[in-house]
Amino acid sequence: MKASTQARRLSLLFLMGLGVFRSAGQTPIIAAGDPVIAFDEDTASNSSYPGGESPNLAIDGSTATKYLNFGRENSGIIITPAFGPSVLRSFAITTANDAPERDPASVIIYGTNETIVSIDNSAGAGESWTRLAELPLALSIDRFMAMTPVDVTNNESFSSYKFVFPTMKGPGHNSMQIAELQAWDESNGQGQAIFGPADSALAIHESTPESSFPLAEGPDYLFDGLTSTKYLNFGRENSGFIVSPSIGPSVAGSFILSTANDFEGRDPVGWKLFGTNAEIVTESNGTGQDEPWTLIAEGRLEPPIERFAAAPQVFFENAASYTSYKFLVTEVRGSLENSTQYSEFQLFGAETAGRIVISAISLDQQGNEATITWDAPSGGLYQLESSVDLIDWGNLVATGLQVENDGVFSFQPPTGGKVFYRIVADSGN
Ligand SMILES: [Ca+2]
Ligand SMILES: [Ca+2]
Ligand SMILES: [Ca+2]
Repeated sequence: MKASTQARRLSLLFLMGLGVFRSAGQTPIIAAGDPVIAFDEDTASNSSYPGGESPNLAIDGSTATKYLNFGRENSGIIITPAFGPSVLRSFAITTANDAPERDPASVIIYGTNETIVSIDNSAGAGESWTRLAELPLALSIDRFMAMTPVDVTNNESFSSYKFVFPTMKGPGHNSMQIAELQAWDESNGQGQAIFGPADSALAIHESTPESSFPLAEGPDYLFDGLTSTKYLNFGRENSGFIVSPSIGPSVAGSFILSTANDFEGRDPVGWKLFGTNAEIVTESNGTGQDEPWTLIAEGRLEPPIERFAAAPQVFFENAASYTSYKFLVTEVRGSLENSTQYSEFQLFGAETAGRIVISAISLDQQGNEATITWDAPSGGLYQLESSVDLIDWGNLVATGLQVENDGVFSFQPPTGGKVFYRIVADSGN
């Protein structure tokens, strides 16, 4: 008796069921054109300039020389005038020789009387600074052209000034550049000129979110239905996107991500999905943390090495409704890549009615009849397939199975080794 019980348990182990999901009939949540924002949670300071384009060349009095910083947005300059403290009341910038898209489009001006301890190519945050002005700039498309001096409302004296350029004209700029920067102690470019070739000048780049994407590789390309277009973020890990589906509140239960055209090392392999019902206030290429977010699910992804291809659909448990979602890439496949990229992304509604789940497999006392119980949408037709290796599913055990609520089917199990079973929607359905 004991031996026969043992044998039955062994046979049961050989019967393994797999739940299989319908790939069709699920409701997509995201539509082309839905508002989407690129972000990266990481911040970094990335000041650097070519050897012949250093910050002192912005105050050398020559429009033929320029200061260029590859830090782009939020790059700038700290100037300590050689003659001592001054009251800055107006300033002007002269455009450099080429690439108008690199011209600053806005400026924030600060002053301090502290000794400058920030070093060259730092974040320029080693001192406490007084904010004097934040202004848009409208530099000429013409090159080597000085702008009309702009007034700054200020009556305080400072020994050093910091100019930060939050935005460039763009698009597609790889740097920020100016030929000259001058300031005066009276309004309208009058009075004593404050900056000169003998001043100390430092290149800076304020700590900025790492998020950045090429012109034609923004996050909106994830929803255009084309695997030939992609979203690429140079922020790599911890970059992602925030989407606010136009269909309104939804309950997400799965997603499909597709690989892009090249470099499988850039494929996301770790992910987190968050939801919120708050208004989205994160700016483009911000840190994506300006709203209250609830973690819905996280996990590993197995994108195919094949290009332009969909990764297996990822299902997760979620019953909560959200108006916006945040998808975060926690890990990238390769360690040497400069970015992460994917070509398409879709969220699907959590429709449990669309799932087929094997809930039980049992064997009778004699071991000659097996019974499978499964849960699936009623009214459909299903077929039972078996495989010995999980690869070849060519063996049809039964077709045309009907389900009302819980589907139950009994059959003669094969003898011998391990066999896997799965139930799929009948293709003739
Ligand atoms: Ca110059
Ligand atoms: Ca696309
Ligand atoms: Ca990052």
